[in-house]
Amino acid sequence: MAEPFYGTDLYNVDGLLDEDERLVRDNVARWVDDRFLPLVTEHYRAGTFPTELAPEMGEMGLLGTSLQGYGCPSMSGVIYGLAMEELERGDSGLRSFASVQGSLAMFPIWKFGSEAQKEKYLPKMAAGQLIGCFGLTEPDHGSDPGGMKTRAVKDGDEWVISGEKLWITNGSVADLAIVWAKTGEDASTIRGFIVEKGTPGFSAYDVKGKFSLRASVTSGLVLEEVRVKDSQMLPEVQGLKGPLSCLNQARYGIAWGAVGAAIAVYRASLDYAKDRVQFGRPIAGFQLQQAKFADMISEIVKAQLLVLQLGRLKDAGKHTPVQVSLAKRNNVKMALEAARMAREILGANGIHDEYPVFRHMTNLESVYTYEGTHDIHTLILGKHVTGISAFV
Ligand code: TGC
Ligand code: FAD
Repeated sequence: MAEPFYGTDLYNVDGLLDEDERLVRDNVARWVDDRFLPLVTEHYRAGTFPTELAPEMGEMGLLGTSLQGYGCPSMSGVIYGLAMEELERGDSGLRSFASVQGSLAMFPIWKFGSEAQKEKYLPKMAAGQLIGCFGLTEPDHGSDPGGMKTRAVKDGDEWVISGEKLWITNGSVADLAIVWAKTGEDASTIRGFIVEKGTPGFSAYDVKGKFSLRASVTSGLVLEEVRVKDSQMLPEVQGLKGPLSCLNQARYGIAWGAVGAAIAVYRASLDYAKDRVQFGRPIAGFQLQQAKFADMISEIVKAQLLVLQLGRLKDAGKHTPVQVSLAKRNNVKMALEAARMAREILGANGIHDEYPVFRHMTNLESVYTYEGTHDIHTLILGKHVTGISAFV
């Protein structure tokens, strides 16, 4: 097994972790190396995700890591982050699977659900026996989810939901979807619904032709007059703050995960550069290549410190959505730039799946776009700094 911080912990961040944090991180690192990495190339080529690993992920506390009660792992925010970092060192699709399950499907039930919903779904979701997905984005509404067209209309003790969701991670493999829809006579508010697979009128299809996040299922959801009982509505929230609160959790995990992807490409390119001889010497000895490693390691160290402080704030109940936006924006850009540098260092081998670099690089293009694009997080920060919203 590779040491989790092998060659990348220049500032002894490891020394800032406690024993439990290191233990969980090392276990997850081992699991990724032993159980996931041997499978990833085959799944990336096929465009599939190894869903059979879900129960193992549940056993390790990787699903809903920092949620309490109802069979959830009840671990800290820092442990959740460290786990996401190790998962994304494997592949962004693996971290996506855990993010969506824990932060986007379990979290809304845990935070906004009824007691009956929590008891029915959370224990099985934490164990990886039920898979969830999160339907916010639509074909015509991505960055502006407030414009969504999906409608839920009350009919007696039922809701009738119609609309379409697109780019939904795990959509076609999920047992249940959290679907956000507009309600009210004038569609003035937004509510969340738990829609189970097999409900008449509800179907999912796979998005084909992806160059990125290939070891992750991405789907469209179709809702044609889908009837669900009132008891399937999440009772404790209405408005856009419902889905946006879930995104805070997932974006937090992505900020950590991106560090893992950067570490993976840094290590792969460093090993390569030490071995690869051109002009009679290892390319690692050339100044142009050393400059790339100096840039990569500097940014990785800064990103590690950023997320650890964010995690400490989260565990103290003091972190804010703006801090999460800053970390997601910074760390994903950092990882994407590291991946592009690493791919350059590998020359022709940089485009081949014998090495993990191109896979991470193309994955990170999705990570840069989902959970709020880089631009959207720029504008969230801009609004915070200036006090003026660029969103009209
Ligand atoms: P705005 O008027 O600013 O806010 C509407 C209401 O929401 C509240 N709010 C938040 N609440 C909690 N957390 C946050 N981060 C929040 N941001 C805003 C706000 O206080 C307000 O509440 P209230 O009570 O006053 O009504 O909303 P806006 O329409 O101007 O939009 C703001 C904007 C653009 C920042 C927001 O819409 C946004 O973040 N857009 C990006 C959309 C996005 O991130 N989509 C992600 C979809 S899921 C996904 O990508 C999963 S990938 C999964 C994987 O595989 O890992
Ligand atoms: P758009 O919103 O159309 O943006 C296009 C471009 O315009 C971007 O560069 C954007 O930054 C820019 N732009 C938009 N508005 C502004 C503005 N005001 N100012 C300046 N520039 C702007 N969604 C879910 O709900 N659930 C999921 O599980 C999920 N999983 C995903 C998995 C993958 C692999 C991908 C690629 C996406 C996933 N998404 C999911 C959707 C994702 O959240 C959206 O793609 C994202 O929010 C951006 O929306 P969009 O693609 O419609 O781009």
